[in-house]
Amino acid sequence: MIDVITTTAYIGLGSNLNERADLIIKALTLLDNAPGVTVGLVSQMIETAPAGGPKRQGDYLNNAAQIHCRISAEQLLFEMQKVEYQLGRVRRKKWGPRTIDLDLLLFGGEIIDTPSLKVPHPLLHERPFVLRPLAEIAPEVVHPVLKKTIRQLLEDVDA
Ligand code: A4P
Ligand code: MG
Repeated sequence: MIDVITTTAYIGLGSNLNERADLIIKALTLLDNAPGVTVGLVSQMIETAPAGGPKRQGDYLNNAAQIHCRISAEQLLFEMQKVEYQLGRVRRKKWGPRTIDLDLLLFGGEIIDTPSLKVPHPLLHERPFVLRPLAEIAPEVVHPVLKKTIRQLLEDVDA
């Protein structure tokens, strides 16, 4: 028997340039083709006003996806960054417009705090555009630091 450890991770996707829905679907397809990665549940896409960053950038489409992972969190981040570059992401302004942005939100119950990777994503619990799609596919998943479910965190920001 082959014993492979699978971790359930969640990612957030966002795009506010070019063909936004197309880019999100392409990103998920590319990620699904990455070694050790299988895309599971995918939330609906929601249109959201840009939070932070330069004025007059366009609205975002955001969604969230469940990822079944046979690789580490660092390796998953690397695969996500490869997908961003394949889809033409050029890093310019912080929080500026982007063709596609992939954020690692949760990686099982792991807590990671290194210069290149922070999990859970540090702004996850503050951002309705992240929590709303995530609550659609992972309402009962518990934030390992705040010890609240995603549904509770969404209720907190909506209050
Ligand atoms: N990094 C550390 N932890 C993580 C993680 N959990 N997931 C590091 C992904 N990356 C992580 O990210 C900078 C560095 O963060 C990476 O090199 C990685 O090693 P980046 O994607 O290059 O930079 P960024 O996205 O411009 O900045 P940042 O701080 O990641 O911004 P966010 O949090 O991604 O926010 N408004 C709406 N409505 N919808 C959006 O999707 N997105 C942003 C960007 C702002 N406003 C938005 C939206
Ligand atoms: Mg980012």
